[in-house]
Amino acid sequence: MKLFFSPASPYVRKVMVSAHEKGVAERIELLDCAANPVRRDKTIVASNPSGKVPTLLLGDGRVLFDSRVICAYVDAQAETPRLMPEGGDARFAVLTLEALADSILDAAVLARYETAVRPKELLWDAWFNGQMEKIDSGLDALGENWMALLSGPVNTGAIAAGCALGYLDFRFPDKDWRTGREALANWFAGFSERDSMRRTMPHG
Ligand SMILES: N[C@@H](CCC(=O)N[C@@H](CS)C(=O)NCC(=O)O)C(=O)O
Repeated sequence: MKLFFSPASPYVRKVMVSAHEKGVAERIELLDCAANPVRRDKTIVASNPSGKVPTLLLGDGRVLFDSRVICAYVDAQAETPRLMPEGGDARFAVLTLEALADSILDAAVLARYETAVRPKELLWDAWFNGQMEKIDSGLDALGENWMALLSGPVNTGAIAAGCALGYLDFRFPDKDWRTGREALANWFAGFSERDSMRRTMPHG
């Protein structure tokens, strides 16, 4: 398996945390690339029209994207631990938790592009603030409704939430998301100690 990769991408981190949890990380070769919404990396676009990372190339020529699909594929590469329940209510709970965490990530990455990529004279504060509000309502929901699933056996939803919180600390270090969300903050402190999280700390 070859993975178009960025060490700063929280979506790539979801994949690599899953791969470490499943014990298959060594089977993934990391491909350097430069995903960017403006200066698009044609090497990625040739395999994935969105030009985004993560994009996974399989040995038989198939291409998988996006992070949800790749995480599901990684989960299928080894029996245990099962990161996505096979069926029933448990499956839809984990899928929804993953979607919630991804919605926080989507807003955070868009807000990051707003300040890191968009020319200053084109900044639109109301739009940026709207993304930051999405992050806050998502974090509130995590703390209020999802602590039981986060605290249970490791699963894809919890991994996505861990990557979302890690991304906030990485790109928005001044954002105090912990105050008023102590249970979530405590959970994240413990989850961050996992070997899979330690090995995938964002940088770059
Ligand atoms: N929904 C996608 C989002 C992936 C994504 O937005 N990745 C960012 C890097 S963090 C990217 O490749 N951006 C380049 C672009 O927007 O063209 C997923 O879950 O994989």
